[in-house]
Amino acid sequence: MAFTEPVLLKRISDDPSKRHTVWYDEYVATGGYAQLRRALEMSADDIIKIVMESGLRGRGGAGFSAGQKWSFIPKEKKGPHYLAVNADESEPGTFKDRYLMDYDPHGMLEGIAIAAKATQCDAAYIFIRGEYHKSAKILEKALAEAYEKGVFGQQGMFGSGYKLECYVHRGAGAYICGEETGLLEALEGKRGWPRNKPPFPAIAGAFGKPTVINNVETLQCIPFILERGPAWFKSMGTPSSPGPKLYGMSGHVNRPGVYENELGITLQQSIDMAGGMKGGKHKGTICGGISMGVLGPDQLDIKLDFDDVRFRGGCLGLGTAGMIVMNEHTDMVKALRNCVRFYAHESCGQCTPCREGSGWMKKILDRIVDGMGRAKDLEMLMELEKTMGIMPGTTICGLADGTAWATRTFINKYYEEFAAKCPEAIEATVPVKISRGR
Ligand code: L3W
Ligand code: SF4
Repeated sequence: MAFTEPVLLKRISDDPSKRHTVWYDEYVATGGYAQLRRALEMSADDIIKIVMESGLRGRGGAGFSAGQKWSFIPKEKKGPHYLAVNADESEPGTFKDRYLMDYDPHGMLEGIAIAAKATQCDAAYIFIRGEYHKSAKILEKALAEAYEKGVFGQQGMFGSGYKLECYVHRGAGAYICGEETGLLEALEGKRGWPRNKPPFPAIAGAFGKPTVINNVETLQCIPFILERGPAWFKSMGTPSSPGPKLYGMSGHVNRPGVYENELGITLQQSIDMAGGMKGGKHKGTICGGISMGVLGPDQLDIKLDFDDVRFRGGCLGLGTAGMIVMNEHTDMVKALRNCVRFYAHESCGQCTPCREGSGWMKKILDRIVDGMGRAKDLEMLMELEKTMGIMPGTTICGLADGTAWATRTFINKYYEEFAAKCPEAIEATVPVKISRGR
């Protein structure tokens, strides 16, 4: 069986005129919170086993096994455990979590309650992107309903012995707080500077205690996995990337928006799902947020799963599956300059290769875009991206890798376009053989 109908979006109408927030009563009337009631009767180990068997991989970017992550939380409690929901959706081109929170907030709340039960958490913090004012208000209202109906609070979840507090914590507009340890620092009231790992949050997370960090969409999958079972989940997608997935389609497509399908559809199928190309032929697609890099014009057959995008597509990974589609009229030098400008602005500044490298890259790309590209500029860009993206351990978090991969894939796949803007570059670079990627 392959993907037949939306699951994650089953409560959200395709028709914008009928789309509305599903509040508690409607959620329950459509089967909501039934799986939480079941989970309360189950042991923590049994819940983790089911999620592990399903093969669910994190939907926030890295694709790490959700069940495995939960299993890292110590079984013996020596103090509080926490759950942090990464709702700091800030990756350019990524807007799927906002859609879920705006229209089906209880789906995530039920996922939170089940995940927290499985990992013996005492409190859950929903860390939501600062700019998501409307979503934060919706979540606060849904959370108040859930408290009133006995999901959260000290009376015990639906009258059981398990107690969980849940809070909405609003970010202040920094991309880096979406990096899990930056998020933890910000949650603790400090500047959102990523921490070195290990220790991983599962061992020493929020306030130094074991902490599970999951993305919104990951949590939204949980009630469905409990309801329908791991075999159902694995009937969709590919063997290593099972399940349904939200695709955020934007850019030069006829019907931008959030779509659900299984993992492993091709890039072409994702574009077709969004009404096809707008304004011209396909030139490239930034895949999974700009940190992952760009898929080129001849890569429409790449499967959107956690492996093919990486191994055949030459990108860092699938990321969030936020796809920015670009047509043949797009200036790829300007597109890369936009990406690098973003990184240079969002770098937290702790690591020299990231802080200085992204700033230099931006200056070079500004110069090229302004028509003053020089022979050595492409070589310098490639040198910088190697320093930032290849040498292991030179930076604390992955932002530098993201900058490097965006730069590398854009220059590799549109080399002639870049070279044409650095007039002497073609002649000057042929003898020195610029490395086009690893
Ligand atoms: C315990 C171990 N836990 C790994 C955990 C780790 C984390 C998860 C994945 O990057 C991606 C990245 C960015 N013991 C563990 C362990 N874990 N080994 O597993 O870890 P990791 O380091 O592979 O990834 P990450 O640092 O979480 C996330 C990409 O996201 N990205 C995306 C940004 C934007 C959004 C958004 O808007 N929604 O996510 C940006 O850079 O490239 O590939 O939980 O603790 N031995
Ligand atoms: Fe900050 Fe960049 Fe270092 Fe990440 S890589 S910690 S964003 S300076």
